[in-house]
Amino acid sequence: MTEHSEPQQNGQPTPRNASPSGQSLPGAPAPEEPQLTEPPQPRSPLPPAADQAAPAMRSATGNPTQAEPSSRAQRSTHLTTAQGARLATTDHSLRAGERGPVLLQDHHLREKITHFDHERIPERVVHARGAAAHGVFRANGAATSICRAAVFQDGKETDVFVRFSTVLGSRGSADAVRDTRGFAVKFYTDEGTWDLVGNNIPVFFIQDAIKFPDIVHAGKPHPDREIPQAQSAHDTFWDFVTLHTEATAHTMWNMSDRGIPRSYRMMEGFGVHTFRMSNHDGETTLVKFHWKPRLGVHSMVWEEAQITNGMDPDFHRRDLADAIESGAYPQWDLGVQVFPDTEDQMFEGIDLLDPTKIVPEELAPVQIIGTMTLNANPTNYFAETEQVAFHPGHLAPGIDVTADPLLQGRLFSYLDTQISRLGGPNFAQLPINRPHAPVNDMLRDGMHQTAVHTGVAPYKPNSLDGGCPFFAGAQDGALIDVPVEIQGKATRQKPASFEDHFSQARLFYRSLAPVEQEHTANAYAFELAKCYEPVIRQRGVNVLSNVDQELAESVAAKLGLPAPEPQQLEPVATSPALSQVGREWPLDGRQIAVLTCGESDASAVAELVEQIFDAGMVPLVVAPTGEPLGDGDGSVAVARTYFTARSIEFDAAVVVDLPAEPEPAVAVMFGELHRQGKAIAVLDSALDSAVAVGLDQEYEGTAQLSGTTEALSVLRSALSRHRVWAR
Ligand code: HDD
Repeated sequence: MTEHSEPQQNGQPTPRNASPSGQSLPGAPAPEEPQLTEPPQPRSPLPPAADQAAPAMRSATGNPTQAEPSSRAQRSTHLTTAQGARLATTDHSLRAGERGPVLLQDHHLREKITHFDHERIPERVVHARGAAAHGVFRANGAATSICRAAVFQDGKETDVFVRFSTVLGSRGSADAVRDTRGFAVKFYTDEGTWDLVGNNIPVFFIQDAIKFPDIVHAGKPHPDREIPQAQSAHDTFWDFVTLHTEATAHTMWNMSDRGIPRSYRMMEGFGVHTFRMSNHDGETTLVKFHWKPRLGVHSMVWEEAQITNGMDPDFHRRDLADAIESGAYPQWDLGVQVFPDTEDQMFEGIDLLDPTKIVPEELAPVQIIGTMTLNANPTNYFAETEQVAFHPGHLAPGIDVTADPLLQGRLFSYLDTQISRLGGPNFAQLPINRPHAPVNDMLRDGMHQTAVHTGVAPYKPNSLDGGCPFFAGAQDGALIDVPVEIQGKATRQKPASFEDHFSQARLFYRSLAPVEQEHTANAYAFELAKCYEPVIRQRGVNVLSNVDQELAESVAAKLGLPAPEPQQLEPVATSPALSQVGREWPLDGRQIAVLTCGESDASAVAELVEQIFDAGMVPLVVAPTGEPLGDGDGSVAVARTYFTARSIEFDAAVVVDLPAEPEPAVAVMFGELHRQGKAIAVLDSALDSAVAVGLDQEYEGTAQLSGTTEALSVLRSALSRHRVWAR
């Protein structure tokens, strides 16, 4: 029994005024007749057997989550105070008469309001808006030769919790903004928690953590008006990144399609820094971590992102939760680029300690060491997604840091921030942050201490607790620093290799397909045009001449500014792996609009719906009203009406037939699908009506077809390339 369990005898509530044995106390009125039947019980938030057997937690729709049974706070089926006293009402304060003032003695009122007044905690200073999921990482054993961490042993499965986020916006901001995305993974390994706290962009704005407050102050809303929200399109951001030119490569990635991912499920992740691994023989290797999404890397187009932020600001959060809820578990392969741990820590002329640089995959291939599957949604947003605390210094034996000055500063910042965000030093005891490895840490007391420590000697050496806790052997311990030789004079200088601010921006831009380059130029023009200061706009264009003269001229022309003087630029190689165009990707989970007139042949629509499902995609039938198509058993459910649907939900469309007098939303839909490069397959029967609302048959990816099978094969081919890029 726990402190929250109901006092019962033989399964029946104990009658009031009855002693535990059922004998009446002297002087007490005679007990009422025992009640033989209980009043109907309210539904418990937990499955019926949960109080006894503590089985896996389930979400509202019945899917298991991985919340620990011991973390359950709410166990009574009845409304109670925080002290567990049952309440008969919560609708009325205690008053001196029906029309009198409220009494101070009303503990329930004061407790309820006081708790409410303190419900919010400070949001994260960056990455405030996020969405998360539980899952499992399964190693394939490939890393065991370079790393002794148990998490990488062949077949080893480790629980994970992953939080994706935007960086600049507040907790309530929109998802589809142009920004970097956080990609933070907590591995609950048997040897202690390992956090891989990365982003969806492999380079960073700054090379030294001491500049982090500067870049964040510049990117956040203006201090006077507190606008714009969740945007880099404003003066202070562009002022900083054009003066502090080591930010050029990261800014270029942000302005490319990578700044507006289609889904968290379709993003790459990067550890950014170089880490050091060591194996059982004490040999060390330098590595960069990569997450490769099994669904491929996809982005929105800018118009789509802008519409999404109005139509469905929670688009990415909903997409992740819906996919997991429906059993379409997203997966990523974890890979490493491996480099020899040389004295200079350079590889092919690239400084591995400079976080503004990548090593192209063509020079050092990404080798897959395991796969992560996200298979359960959080049970409670606040308890898990909001309270999870990551830290790049949470490392398992065999994984170590390097002297990257950005990483070194992060090692301080993350612990420090949790102390104010989560209210004290005991945040590791929150259920989501509890290691799955046993803990015996000698850390004591402090705000929100929930552990009841036993023993009298939280110090070492001790004899009073028999010397416990004991040390690990030299081979098993975490945070055993690799004995790299460190010497040098204290200096605030940076190495000469850190002075190269443009070659990697150029490498990235030159590696993009022409359509991606065009999107990037448009994004620069959009963002710089939002700056009030002409000098900042011009500086933005001038910086680009260090990257690519054509890009600089194109942005200048869009802004109506003079083109900058061409610079002498060193030639750079390209890295095809950086482009999202030109590859083929799986179709799983892509959403297909099936556009109908409401009186369409239900059996033909049903067949099409079936074929789309069979291809692993999600059909969404659209009709003028929500009434099912057809009657009886053969009827087909309508998922969206033209009034509620919008292009952003669909990756492609099949037009079965259209209403004779279509509402304006139908033409809007066609226009948007075209501009967003989405394939449209039109059955012969619907061609005239589709042309009447703006379908242009000349556009690539728009096909006129005689049957549903043909329609689907056209869509499959276009969708495997994600979009009709030529349009
Ligand atoms: Fe950071 C949060 C990723 C540099 C200071 N960071 C945070 C999160 C991610 C990253 C994904 C959200 C974690 C979550 O979901 O709770 N940060 C990065 C990457 C960086 C980086 C990939 C560079 C390669 N960060 C960085 C620097 C500093 C910080 C240089 C400070 C010196 N970051 C923080 C922070 C945050 C944070 C202020 C805010 C909330 C938190 O830590 O827990 O401490």
